[in-house]
Amino acid sequence: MATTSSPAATPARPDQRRRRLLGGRPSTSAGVAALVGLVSAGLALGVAQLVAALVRPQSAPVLAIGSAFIDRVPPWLKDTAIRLFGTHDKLVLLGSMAVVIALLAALAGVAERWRRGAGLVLVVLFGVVAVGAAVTRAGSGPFDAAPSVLGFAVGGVALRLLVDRLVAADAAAGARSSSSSAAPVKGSPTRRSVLAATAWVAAGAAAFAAAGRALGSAARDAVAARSSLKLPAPATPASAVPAGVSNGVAGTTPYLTPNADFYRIDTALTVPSIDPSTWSLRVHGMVEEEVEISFDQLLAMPMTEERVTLTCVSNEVGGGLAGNATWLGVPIAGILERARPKAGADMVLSRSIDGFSASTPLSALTDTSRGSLLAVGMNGEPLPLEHGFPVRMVVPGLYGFVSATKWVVDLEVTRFADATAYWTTRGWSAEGPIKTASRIDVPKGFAKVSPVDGGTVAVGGVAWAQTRGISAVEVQVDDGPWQPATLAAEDGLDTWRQWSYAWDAAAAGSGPHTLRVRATDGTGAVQTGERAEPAPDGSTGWHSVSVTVA
Ligand SMILES: Nc1nc2c(c(=O)[nH]1)N[C@H]1C(S)=C(S)[C@@H](COP(=O)(O)O)O[C@H]1N2
Ligand SMILES: [Mo]
Repeated sequence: MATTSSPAATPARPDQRRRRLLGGRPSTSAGVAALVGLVSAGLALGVAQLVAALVRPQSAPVLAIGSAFIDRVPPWLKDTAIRLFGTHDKLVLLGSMAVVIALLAALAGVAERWRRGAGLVLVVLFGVVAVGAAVTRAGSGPFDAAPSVLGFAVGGVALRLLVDRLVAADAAAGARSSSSSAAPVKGSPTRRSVLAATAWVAAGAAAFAAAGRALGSAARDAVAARSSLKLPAPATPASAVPAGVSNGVAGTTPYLTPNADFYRIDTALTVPSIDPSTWSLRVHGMVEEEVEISFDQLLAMPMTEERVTLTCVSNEVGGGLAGNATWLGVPIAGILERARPKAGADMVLSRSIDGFSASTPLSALTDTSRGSLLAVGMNGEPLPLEHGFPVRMVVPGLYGFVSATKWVVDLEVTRFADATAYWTTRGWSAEGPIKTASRIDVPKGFAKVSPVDGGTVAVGGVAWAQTRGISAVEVQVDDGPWQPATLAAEDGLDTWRQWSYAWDAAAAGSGPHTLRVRATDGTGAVQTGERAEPAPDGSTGWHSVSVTVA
């Protein structure tokens, strides 16, 4: 439209001029404003990252908001996220946050161009949310507000200066196109100069972010300390893994889960980085004597090695949130013995450095036959950072959310009546003994199977009932009778057990069939077929897969 008016046209009336300013080159000017918003947000986050590296890494705005969100997420949403995204849930959260932040930032740019101050309102609102999130996190103080306050202040100033120049450039361009002279008004900005300034701000944002990253040395210290750590030999080694713990069915989950494949579930958006030289464990509360243990002191204590299968309460029937490892650590019973719990205490509230907590029955930790550990080693290596370096708890028979505290720094001896753990305040139960479970790993659901010589198809999987052991596994085909499966060798009561079943698929006939599994624990109790959701204390029901015989 604007191009139809010749330079020689009469000067535009004010209403036409207005149309040119707002409507003349609407998309590009709004586009530049959106870009200015994005770049200003980048500068805000870059500055905040640098300040956070100096104050506390967890206080960076995006991490603080994400962590606060995780803390406030209702159990059903946590469940759904795990069901949909598995252990990629944090990546999905960060990705979604990036999209939302980018949209808000672009909106702030466009809003500021539309009306001076409108974009700044958005910046201030977002800054307030970030500050609120940062100062309400566990273990945070007033200084945690600094990254967001400084970051958003600098970002807001950049937004205002750049948008002011953009508006001036548009006004100058409008004046030019309505006057007979096409020469730029001297000294007034052009869109090109605004874009150049924006590019400089973007470079500054990147530089701040990079400096923040370089300064964030805690992570590097932890990584370096871990790689130079030499684990002591166990005073009480684990027995050798018995021959025959594998069921021989290709595709079954390996008996020992490699660290890299071990499921990871926690509320930590960034993995806590603990330099072990700064780590200590405090044992306090209802005890005769408070105990404080440094990492070197812990390493000097006699170590026990044992194999334990960890399981997450959020595991769905047939799900993969379970893993089996060899753990090396100090028995918790001995440490509690030094502190001497007082009569009446029935719970230990363990806390991690990032505020997570778990309520474990005191008896599960003092019972020397249970074998609860303050673990430092996992499958022959120091704990991986994401699995709790330098020290975590491992308690056979209890779901992770009530026992397996990673990055543990504090044990408070207390009573279930007096204290509540992280997930219990969010609707999950206070205690969490692991329920008997069994899973079909092979064949996969919806697989096409072809009977081989003899007409059979190999079916295989795992079953677990930590502390009770597995005494039988049975398989049901369609609505037929339950048939005994063959159990692989038993390692211990605290580890899962593999099983196999040679299914006469040829006799079953070609077409669709359903395979179902159930286990019997060491007490003789048969796994219940009644369906229960993971919340509040663990799923139940029989796992089944549908397959088609070719
Ligand atoms: N610090 C901390 N420890 C934690 C959690 C957590 O969120 N934070 N989650 C618990 C839960 S729910 C489980 S199932 C186990 C999982 O341990 P893993 O990630 O090593 O498999 O860790 C437990 N320990
Ligand atoms: Mo869990």
